[in-house]
Amino acid sequence: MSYVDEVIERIERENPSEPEFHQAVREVLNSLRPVVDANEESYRRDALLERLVNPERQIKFRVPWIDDKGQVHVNTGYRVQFSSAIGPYKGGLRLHPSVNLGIIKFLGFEQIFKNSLTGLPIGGGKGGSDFDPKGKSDREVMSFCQSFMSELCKYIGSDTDIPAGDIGTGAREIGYLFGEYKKLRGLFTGVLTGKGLSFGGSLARTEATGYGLLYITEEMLKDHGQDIAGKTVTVSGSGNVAIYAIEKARQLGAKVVTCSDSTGWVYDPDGIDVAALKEIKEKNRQRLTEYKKYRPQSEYHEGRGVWTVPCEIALPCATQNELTLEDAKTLAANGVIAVAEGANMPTTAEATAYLQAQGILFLPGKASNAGGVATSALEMSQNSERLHWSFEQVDAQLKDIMIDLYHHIDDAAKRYGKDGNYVDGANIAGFEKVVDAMISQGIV
Ligand code: NDP
Ligand code: 2IT
Repeated sequence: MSYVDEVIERIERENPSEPEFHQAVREVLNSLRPVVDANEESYRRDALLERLVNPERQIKFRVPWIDDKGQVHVNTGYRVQFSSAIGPYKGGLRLHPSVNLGIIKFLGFEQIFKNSLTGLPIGGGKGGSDFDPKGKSDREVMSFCQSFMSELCKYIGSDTDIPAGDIGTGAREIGYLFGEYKKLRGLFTGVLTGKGLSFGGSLARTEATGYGLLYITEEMLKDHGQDIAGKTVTVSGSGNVAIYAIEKARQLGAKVVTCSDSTGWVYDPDGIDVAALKEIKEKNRQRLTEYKKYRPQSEYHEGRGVWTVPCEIALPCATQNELTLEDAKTLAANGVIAVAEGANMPTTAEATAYLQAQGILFLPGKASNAGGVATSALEMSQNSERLHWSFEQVDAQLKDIMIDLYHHIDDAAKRYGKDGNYVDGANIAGFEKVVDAMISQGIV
């Protein structure tokens, strides 16, 4: 059995009931086969892959909090500190009822390679809780966040581990988490990113993941002789990533005709109204059923269905495994030319393989959504030098990072004879820096 197959088999055996983690490990290690084959003896001797796929530390804790009626609830909190090979652990906190250790591990594992691809000195980590912020009052969310931080604060710090937002964790939650950290530790430091602009947040961090997704998609299309202007785009999700992906796609001259949430989806033939979406989701925290009140000509459908709408570019921006093989076949039949992941691992392994086999351009999330964490790292830089950069300065750096990232993964794919396979390109390019740091630092 090859070294890669042995490690995959062992990870699946030793970590049962973690299918998303297995999926992420399989994808990365399969891409790394040519690199591992060329170094099999030394990697095997140094258990390099075992060290890569086992988190440095996994923290699991109880989070008791009190609702508005005085009832106490108990949720589970997690922080997986996966790899500090190239910098302090960095990655978001997901608050969603589906959260479990396997999901946090898949996200933390992906984050190692994503963070490496940004070119910035950040290691990989992820955390979160099965707490559901939906339908909770601000006071209840605050109660949860304070309790969560009272434990998490023991393990994080501006030079050790710097959490940020993810599903269910936005500006409100980061504010409460920051306030509690500051109170407990007596430190006003850049321990979290995605902070409010009045207390150390970076301009353009809110927009960064969605904008970055469009910058890299534009660069890939340009490299393949295509232009984004005039294209029809479908987007799933209606949260932070989706909203700013739609905004930037419109600015670049594309027409975005869909968005969705966990209950349904919208088709707006004239193009999604971003201002309406922001008001519904960011301000009022409502369901997408409200959208029709702003745009009577639009359609609202219950359930899933975004990928049935004909488009040239598809941008999944909601959650993992939301674009299935069946969806991929429909998209291909409808003439899609590019799929770029705004979410983390939104395309199933079978769907990814199908799209690539059809010659459809495919950008994996660890490359195409890296603009969020890259801008988090720019926020850390600003916090360290106690300065504040302009929107234009941060946005220009984000754009440069995404353009460089595209060429870096394109080059890695070409070096290994995988021209145009950006999954392999991203995994190999992300790994190269991490493995170099791991070897240099010895067996730790
Ligand atoms: P938000 O919480 O702001 O939005 C998430 C969106 O996805 C909502 O519309 C939500 O609908 C929908 N959604 C979430 N879970 C499900 C589900 N199980 N089924 C159907 N729809 C679902 O999160 P973000 O926009 O920040 O994150 C979206 C994706 O992007 C995630 O995969 C995240 O890991 C990834 N990402 C985020 C970054 C960031 O900077 N925020 C950076 C890089 C990646 P509803 O409101 O109904 O739940
Ligand atoms: O998945 C991700 O890259 C994020 N949720 C952002 C992490 C960060 O530290 O900004």
